[in-house]
Amino acid sequence: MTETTRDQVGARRLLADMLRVRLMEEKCAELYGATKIRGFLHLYIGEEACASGVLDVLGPDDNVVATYREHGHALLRGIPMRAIMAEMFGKESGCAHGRGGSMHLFDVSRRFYGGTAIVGSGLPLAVGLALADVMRGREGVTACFFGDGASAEGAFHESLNLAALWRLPVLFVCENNLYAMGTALHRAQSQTDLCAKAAAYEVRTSSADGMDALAVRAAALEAAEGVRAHRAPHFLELRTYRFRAHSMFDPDLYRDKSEVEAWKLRDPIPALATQLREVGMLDEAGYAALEAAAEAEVADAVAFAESAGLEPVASLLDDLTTPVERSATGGADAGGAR
Ligand SMILES: Cc1ncc(C[n+]2csc(CCOP(=O)(O)OP(=O)(O)O)c2C)c(N)n1
Repeated sequence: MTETTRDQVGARRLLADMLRVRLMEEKCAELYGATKIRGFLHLYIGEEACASGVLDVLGPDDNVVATYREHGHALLRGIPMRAIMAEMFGKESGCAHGRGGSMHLFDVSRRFYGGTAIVGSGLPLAVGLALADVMRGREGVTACFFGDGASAEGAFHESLNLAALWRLPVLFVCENNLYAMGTALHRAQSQTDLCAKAAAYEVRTSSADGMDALAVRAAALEAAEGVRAHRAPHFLELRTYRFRAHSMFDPDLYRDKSEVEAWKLRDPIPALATQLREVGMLDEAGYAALEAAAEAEVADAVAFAESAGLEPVASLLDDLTTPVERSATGGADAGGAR
């Protein structure tokens, strides 16, 4: 296969990936309105180029940690859409057995370690996963996705410091969408150059246009190769924007409609489709086929989730506590006197 053909296949795959995420989430919004999906729901619509570009350069031995805005990351990491949709519905066949919901998609078999609701909590987890890999002599890279708001948390600073000090293979991916809920970056942080924050810990940094899947892919490839080669962390900032409100509860009153509309003109999906059309790599029929495949996958996932069962009451308390080992004398075996 020539380089050009490989590039063409890769670019079409990114487009297909973004369409799958977009259509799945548009359906989730609809199902939320119909109260089929409950609780919190944070949509990634507008930011799809970030997950598709970064996850495209990772392999099965790498680890992935994400936030509550992780539906797309989970899907592109290989969790079947059926298992994601069933999780959204709280059904037993969901990827977290219906106990996690939208914010806690999880699949150890695919090295997808969440889905975490607490801002910044994924970073120490990623550092721990990378440390475990180093201690076990494993080669993997741990990619950790988080937002600009997380960079104001203590966990961000502790994690970057330790990752640099202990030379841990973490790819920190900051999806800078300019807002943490309703708070603009410049209203909450004295240093708005997020790469400068990371560089303060002697971590290598780079930035890319998070609305351009090919640019994200190229930047992620270089960053991940650097992590593998140097066995040291890298901070990759992706400048992006969410088109929808922070969550389904957010009236979205903190930004001008004109700002949102201006960013929508840079929608990563039509942008990549146009790029591919311009070089003759995609025609109308090709685009329609990608869209139809994604629509069919979504319809199948929804039908699966609708018909799936809830966890039976009898097992509801399973896995809530760790069984206490009893010693021969009958007392809790906690390893002696304290
Ligand atoms: C420790 C903590 N503080 C506050 C919250 C409430 N909260 C949920 S999302 C969010 C904004 C985070 O913004 P950012 O990290 O930029 O990610 P984005 O939502 O933009 O993807 C906040 C403050 C939380 N979940 N955890």
